[in-house]
Amino acid sequence: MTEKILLVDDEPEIREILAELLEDEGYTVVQAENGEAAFESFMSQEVDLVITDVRMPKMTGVELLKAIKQTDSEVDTIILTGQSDELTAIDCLRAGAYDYLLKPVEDLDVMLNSVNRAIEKRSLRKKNLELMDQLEELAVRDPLTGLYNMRPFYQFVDAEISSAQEHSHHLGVLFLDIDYFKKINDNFGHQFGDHLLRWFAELLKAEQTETTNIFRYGGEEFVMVLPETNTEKTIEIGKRLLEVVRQQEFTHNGVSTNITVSIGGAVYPVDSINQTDLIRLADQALYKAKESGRDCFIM
Ligand code: GH3
Ligand code: MG
Ligand code: MG
Ligand code: MG
Repeated sequence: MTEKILLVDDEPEIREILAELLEDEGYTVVQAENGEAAFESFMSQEVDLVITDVRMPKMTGVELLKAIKQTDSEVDTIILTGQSDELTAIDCLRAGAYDYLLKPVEDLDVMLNSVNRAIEKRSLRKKNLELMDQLEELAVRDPLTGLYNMRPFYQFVDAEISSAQEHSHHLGVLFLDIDYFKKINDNFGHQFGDHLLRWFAELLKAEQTETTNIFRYGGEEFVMVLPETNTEKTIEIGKRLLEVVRQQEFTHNGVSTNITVSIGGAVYPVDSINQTDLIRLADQALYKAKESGRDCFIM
């Protein structure tokens, strides 16, 4: 993808000369004949740099620059200005312009240099933002199962409780813990255990609705958050999960095993209206399910 430059000048000849030069350099050029047309063009597509004349009918380059800055856009603007307008150029720099170039543009290298620097700065910034997004994503994802980890869990439940409160909805929370998972590792190896965890996560994903969110809370412990789900429905889902896990057989490298799971549940606002209590209650219910012999659901 080539970078796109929005080139704004009311004189067609100037636009033609500069556009050809920029296109030779490998850029895509979009032209506009005044600030107003340019701003419309700017808002309707992604551009990487704006090069604008100052004196134009309808909307000046300075007004265009200010309008662009008001959009919170990170796109840079280079100002083209006449010799007599150097004071305006300084104003433009104060208003956030990246650079200014004197017209007529005689030293083409100076101009291309400025353009290339601005574009480079933008692509670096884009790359950094992408990296930051990736890092954020890595921090909240469990690499083994691809599920969210426990980091975003509390924030997520908080947001869901607020939403449930606002719309007078219920919210179900299910804690699930695989039974005797340590034995699986001991009997079949840690790698087998890893594959089983992945498979288990897929089982849960297959049971989720559009609004469900699943988290890997810890080693072999998972949480399902069920928006707009009342007690009756939460019980139904919990019992169904028990059954699904019981019935499926897991096979890896020709070795098969069955597992069971223990589940504890709690529902907002029936059991608690408070995030910490709701989570504690679901966790306690899970503990009771373990004490009651496992492979069961308690709420
Ligand atoms: P219980 O029925 O009481 O839940 O017994 P359990 O054996 O499932 O529970 P326990 O907490 O005693 O053991 C959990 C085991 O899970 C211990 C740990 O080594 C294993 N484990 C935790 N994370 C992973 C993982 O990512 N991969 C594998 N293979 N094992 C893991
Ligand atoms: Mg002009
Ligand atoms: Mg366990
Ligand atoms: Mg456990």
